Amino acid sequence: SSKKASSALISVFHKDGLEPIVKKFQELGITIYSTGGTEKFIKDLGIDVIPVEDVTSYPSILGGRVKTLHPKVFGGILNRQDNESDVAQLEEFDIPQLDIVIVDLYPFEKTVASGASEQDIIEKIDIGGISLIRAAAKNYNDVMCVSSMEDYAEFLDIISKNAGETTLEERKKFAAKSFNVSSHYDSAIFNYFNKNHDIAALKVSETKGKVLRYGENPHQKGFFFGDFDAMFSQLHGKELSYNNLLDVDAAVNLMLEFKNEAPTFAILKHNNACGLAQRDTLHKAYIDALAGDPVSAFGGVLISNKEIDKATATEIHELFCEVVIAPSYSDDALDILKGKKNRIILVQNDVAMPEMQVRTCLNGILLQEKDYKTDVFEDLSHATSTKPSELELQDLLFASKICKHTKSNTIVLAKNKQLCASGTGQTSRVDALNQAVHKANSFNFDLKGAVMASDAFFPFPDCVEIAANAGITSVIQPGGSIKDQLSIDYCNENGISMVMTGTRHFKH
Ligand code: 93A
Repeated sequence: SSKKASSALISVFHKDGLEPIVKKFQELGITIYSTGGTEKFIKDLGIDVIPVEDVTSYPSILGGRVKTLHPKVFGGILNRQDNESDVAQLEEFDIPQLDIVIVDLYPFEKTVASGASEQDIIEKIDIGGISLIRAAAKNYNDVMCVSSMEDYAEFLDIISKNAGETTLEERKKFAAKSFNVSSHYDSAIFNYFNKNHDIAALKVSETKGKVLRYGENPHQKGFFFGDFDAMFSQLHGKELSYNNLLDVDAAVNLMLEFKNEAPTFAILKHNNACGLAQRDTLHKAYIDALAGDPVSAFGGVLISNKEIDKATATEIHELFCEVVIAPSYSDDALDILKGKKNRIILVQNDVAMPEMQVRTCLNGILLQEKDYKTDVFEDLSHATSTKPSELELQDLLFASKICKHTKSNTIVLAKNKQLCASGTGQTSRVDALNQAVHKANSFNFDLKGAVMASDAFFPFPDCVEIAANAGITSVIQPGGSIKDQLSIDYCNENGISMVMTGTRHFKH
């Protein structure tokens, strides 16, 4: 039913747009109650206003945190005018009837967006205002609630057209708007808290999550979720860092490719192999892995597919390295490796790696099957009239395994089961190849007779041309470019062999 308003409580953060409303109230003889800043604004307009403190007999306390939160205010809003006992209680406790409530909440979202401090943001969580809105909207049967500046014009029209009267439909409509405002407001607060307490941080205590010293950099928090102890036994050294774990992961996945093969040793830096060799003894494999890039090896992660013996350990001990991983260690080898306090020594247990791979993407996650496809002899098709020699074939498959575990775009150069050099994570394949050639040359590799592996097809014949000039004699690549034939033609004209795998191995 229609109700004529005779009182209003106004508490607004932004005072804009309020003037015509309070002027209308004055004209209609509506009594105005108001909070500190709003009261001052209204008074300055020359309009009568009663401070809410006069109703509550309390000042605004706790720096404004409690100003309207009082039974006299909420009693004035929540009472049912058709309920005798409610009406009697208003009388008994001297509570003024409030017919209209106008609130503009503390600007929580704007404060968050402005990059304000946590303390400032928390102060902008409106408690009294949101309660006024919810109370007035709940009691739409008797009370008109205006909860947003956007609704001022419509509200003004309503009270103007019938001398301060509002209909039940109008009040209910404004109640719905009000709960939209209040639910949106609380969602914004939830989103803020949810963002600040990362999912990992919230779950860390409930799961086997391990708190790391920090994330990728010291200012980032870091956690590891997984059963590290199932995969490794740590025999020595400091606690693994976030970056150590990533390198260990890269190392383990790479060495999986050579698991049941001849002694193989790899040295990784920033998740990429900077040295890798396969030899008849592990000692030789280590020496030749190190020769791949002795500069990068400094501070690297080392991994072997065989037990580390004394001779190998003696060589490793000369190098500053972060982590050593092997299936086992001879006792004397272990004694030597333990000679450096911080050096992390891990025994890798034979545990299956996960099938799927997860990473965050935008506001969600990406999930994919891991790339467990290893290129084997049967996958290869010969693209050129020149065929690779038996030795080259072995090097091609060897290089393609390393390639698969190196950041795209990548080119891997190898010779006699030794990584000569790679180009890693480049924005073009030509850059990756040039980087690899330059690196190999700087470490005095003779690339004559070396092979080249590419993680994806060659879009142009420029790569095979650069490779040929560097001395490369055989190439392995997935194939599939519309310009494949140009690369093939160049190889045929220059006596280079090329095999296609049909499988791309991007690693981003
Ligand atoms: O800090 S509060 O949550 N405590 C209260 O009791 C309270 N009552 C109204 N904030 C409260 N308000 C808010 O104050 C209103 O939502 C409005 O945003 C603001 C108006 O304050 P003033 O009239 O002093 O400028």
